[in-house]
Amino acid sequence: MLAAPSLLTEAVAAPTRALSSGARVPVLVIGSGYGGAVTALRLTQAGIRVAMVEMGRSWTAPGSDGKIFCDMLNPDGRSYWLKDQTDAPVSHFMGAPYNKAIPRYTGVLDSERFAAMRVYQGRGVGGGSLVNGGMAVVPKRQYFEEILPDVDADEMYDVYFPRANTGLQVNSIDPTWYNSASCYQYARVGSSQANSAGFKTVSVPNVYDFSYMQRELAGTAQRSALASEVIYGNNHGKQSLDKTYLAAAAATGRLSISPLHKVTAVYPAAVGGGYTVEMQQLDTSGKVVANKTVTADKVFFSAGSVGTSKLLVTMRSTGRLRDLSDAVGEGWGNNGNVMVGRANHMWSPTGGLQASIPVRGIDNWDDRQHPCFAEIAPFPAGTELWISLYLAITKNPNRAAFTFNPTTGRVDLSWQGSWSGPSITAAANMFNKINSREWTVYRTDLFGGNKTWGDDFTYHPLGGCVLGEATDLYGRLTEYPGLYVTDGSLLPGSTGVNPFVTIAALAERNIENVIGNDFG
Ligand code: FAE
Repeated sequence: MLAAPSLLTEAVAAPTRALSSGARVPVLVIGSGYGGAVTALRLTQAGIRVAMVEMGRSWTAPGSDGKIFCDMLNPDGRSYWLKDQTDAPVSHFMGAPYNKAIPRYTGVLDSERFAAMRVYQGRGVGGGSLVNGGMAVVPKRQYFEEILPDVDADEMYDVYFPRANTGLQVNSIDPTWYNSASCYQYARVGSSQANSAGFKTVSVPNVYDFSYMQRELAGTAQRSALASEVIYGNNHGKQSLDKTYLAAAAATGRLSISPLHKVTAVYPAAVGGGYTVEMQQLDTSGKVVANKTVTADKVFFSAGSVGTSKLLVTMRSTGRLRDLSDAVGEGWGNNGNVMVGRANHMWSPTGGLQASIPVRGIDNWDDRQHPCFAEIAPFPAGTELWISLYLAITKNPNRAAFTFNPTTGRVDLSWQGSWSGPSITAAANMFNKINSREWTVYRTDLFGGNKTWGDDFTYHPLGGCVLGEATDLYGRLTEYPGLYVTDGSLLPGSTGVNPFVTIAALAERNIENVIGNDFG
């Protein structure tokens, strides 16, 4: 698999195998992120043909600049999903708006807006793996047992977390190199300041190939993590799902992918059993160029917490899957996400060259009152800014629901602005102590309106179709045999760490059970 990644990536993306209207397939997977990729690999390895449908592009062809993805300093249409201007998480600098006009295009990062929450998601073959920071974190066992008490934790920690880490090609940074690499000065500064304030810090594994990054710094490989590339895609170095799980699934010869196809409806087929799946084929301006209807014996919802929840609540409310449980749409959380920046003194520079791949976390999860796991995030502006940026993950008890709005025909999310309060309290407990120890202050110029906390967006949408509540204990939508949920919507709003390893491991566990019991 590793020997010929480019060939296999091409095979993954081959649009010539897009579904035709009227086709009948044994298995249709909606979405190509973690849940979908794991499911597709294990099904194809078991000899089952899989048709995967993905609303985003296949990111294999370079643009006119010779690059597949644009970087964060020079965003163009490739950056955002159908927007006229960028919508960066750090939206301001020195108080001035930082976003800029871009051509409308089916770009790789979506910031989907609900009333009081923006949800960042990847769009394309590989889902969130195309845009995320690659941090591959196994959750604390005690917390995992708390959030999913009916899942056998022994099995998860002995079998499925290791299996997911292998499949994802997780690796760790060489500590000696980390200690001296100029591109991680920001992480060392953030780490030592946290330690001085009495907090523990940990090294965090990643799917970015650290041997590649070492060559970037040495000047022997094209820069990607060191060229401000990450949330709009990495041109090199990152082992995203199109290069791991999906490449392996494609190598079986049993996977077809239809990129730029958006599923709009799923309901029982009128004749012959199975499910009718309606979808729109899009062009890169987002225009619908074809409507297709396909029949599938089994359908796996892997469209992410938001995508899956939106589809399912719409199908229930419009009567097409009317018997779905009332729990569908419930239990959504933002993994307690809140972002914050601190201003360092001139004598604590964070480095003009910052690797865009985070490798350290401040781990205060064991604090009973204010559990917080904070990623020491890069601010890769290409120049010294003396800023320490963090994405904090906290234990926020608030949960929102997705509901279909018959007036607008859209799905609403009931999250309220004030619900981020517990996250801010937990994060402030950590960063107030660091500030008082360092005699430093928060940056209030990064999120607009003099805000200290970036609390109206999340990178970690979780829930909406919670395991054991909206589904059985393996993701089956039991009211409709042959329908399954495989993605982040199964997790009840929180994992206590960055979530993709948990999503992938749970998908490994669930698909093993489904293949053993539901096929044959
Ligand atoms: P996801 O990966 O979102 O895949 C769903 C796919 O379904 C997407 O490709 C959609 O385009 C597609 N889709 C949606 N609706 C439809 C439809 N109707 N028809 C067809 N296709 C559809 O879902 N997590 C970590 O663990 N570590 C990190 O370092 C990290 N950093 C992040 C940084 C950023 C900027 C972002 C946005 C996220 C980050 N995450 C990170 C979160 C992580 O990427 C996310 O939890 C997973 O990608 C979720 O996996 P799912 O399989 O649930």
